[in-house]
Amino acid sequence: SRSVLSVDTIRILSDRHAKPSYLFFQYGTAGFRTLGVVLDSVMFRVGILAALRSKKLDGKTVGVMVTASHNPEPDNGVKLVDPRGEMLESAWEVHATNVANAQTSDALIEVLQNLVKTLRIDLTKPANVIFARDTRPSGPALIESLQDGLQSVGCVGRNAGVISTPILHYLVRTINAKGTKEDYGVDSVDGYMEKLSSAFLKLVKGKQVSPPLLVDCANGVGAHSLEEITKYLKGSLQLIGVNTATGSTGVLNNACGADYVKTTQRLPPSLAPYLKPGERACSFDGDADRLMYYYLDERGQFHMLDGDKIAALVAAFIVELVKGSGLEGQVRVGIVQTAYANGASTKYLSDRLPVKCVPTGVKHLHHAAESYDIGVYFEANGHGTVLFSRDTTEKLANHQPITPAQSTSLNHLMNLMQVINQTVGDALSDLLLVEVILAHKSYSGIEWDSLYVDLPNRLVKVVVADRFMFKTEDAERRLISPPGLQQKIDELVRRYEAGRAFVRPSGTEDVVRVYAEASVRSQADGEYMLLSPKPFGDLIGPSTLAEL
Ligand code: G16
Repeated sequence: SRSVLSVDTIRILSDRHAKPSYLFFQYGTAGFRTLGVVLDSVMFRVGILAALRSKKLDGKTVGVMVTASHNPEPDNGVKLVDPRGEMLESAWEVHATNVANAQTSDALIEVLQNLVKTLRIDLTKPANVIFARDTRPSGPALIESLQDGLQSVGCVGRNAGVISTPILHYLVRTINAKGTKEDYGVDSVDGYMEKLSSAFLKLVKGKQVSPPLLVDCANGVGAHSLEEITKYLKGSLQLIGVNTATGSTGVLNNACGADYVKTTQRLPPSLAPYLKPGERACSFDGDADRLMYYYLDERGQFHMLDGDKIAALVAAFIVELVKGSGLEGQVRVGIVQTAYANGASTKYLSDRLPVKCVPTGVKHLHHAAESYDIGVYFEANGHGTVLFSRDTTEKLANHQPITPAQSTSLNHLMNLMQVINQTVGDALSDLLLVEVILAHKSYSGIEWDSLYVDLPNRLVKVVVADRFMFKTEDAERRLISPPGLQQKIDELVRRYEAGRAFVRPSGTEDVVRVYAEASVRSQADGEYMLLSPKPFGDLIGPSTLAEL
């Protein structure tokens, strides 16, 4: 009968994708993420889980993205995308972890049967899954494992090929919204390009757009997106791709890309020959869901325009348009940040708008942003977007402007909604959004940067024996474990003016991240020196842990 899992098929296929017994897999900040070579069993099982998730949701299309985004090239990963294009519902993260860690095929079947029973999954429902991958060399084999998983429960799935993470999220949303009141566009890469570019062209009509913009594609899939969009922009914005070698090995995210820029606070060396003083450029990460801008001042000094700066730019512009449309007081704009947000950005934004701080991970930011009429969320690392609530979308559509100026502002807002990929952070969509605003405000990088002055800061990774020992509270701003460590951090931070520091385990890499900021550069460096690598290593090293 179709209402029970055909365990024989699952067993036969599962035996071909055995789990390495010594490994534990955790569905973390952005799904499963580790070395590509050990992910075969995980992919197979995620295929099954995606099909079950779809059945549970009455056959709605669920997405699977195979990527390790900003991580080094040998890493890979996989995450599930829910029908509205958002991250997998958190209750299912535990199921994913359980499914991935069943030691044998029989154990797996038992976990699956339990899931079907406890979640009351109706197996007679259809399973619709769309999947894609980035350009990593380990991707093709992992896609095959995934397809075996889908096949083992009778689901064919739609292969979307090699695309950016945000395009996959867009496809999931458009497929599910098709023919409803919430139609989101055409469910193809062309549909995506067409939607973004036509809104962009309307928004910059008659405006002076930037000189050619250098775009560092991190040698990842964003290079494809960039090439595509260029055809649609009809010369209105010239984008020059750098680090577009998606066919070469060893270059992905290597000394380039958004994460390199954010963590080193430097210009990727590969851009140095092209970027002239006074000009700006930007970097995508490996799967094009993060964006970092930067510019060289007249003296050739590097200045970073990170996710916080993007949030400030975007929020100010949206507030202006809401006011301009005559909707002030009727549409509330709010911001969501994480602990990594520069203290100066939090001050600047909270003097003007409501600001919330949530734990790292797009799902947390996205969820919090949904509580505003228009929610602007950006992680400092450049991952972010803007959400317009259902009510707001309707309000904008029905609003009757009373002056031509109001009508213009309203039109701009409506077009902004089309440029923005509301499903998830999207480097390409965010790039177009930023360029629209810079063109409207006639800002160069310098004016944009001067909205507020960043507090000097450092972000470092520390390798520890067991990162799972590190537990946090208060949106990851304080440690509750290992015991006593938070007190030591407090003591250090107190010595510095406007000092702030926190420690949290990464959900995507096997490291602990340490962030510190203070009002004077030497002080932030002092903080950095104290916290890492040597003294910090000692602080959380075995001897200290034993002593605590
Ligand atoms: C992912 C998440 C982001 C998060 C980043 C780093 O980004 O989507 O929300 O900020 O990982 O997370 P962690 O500090 O826990 O390692 P990406 O671009 O790698 O998918």
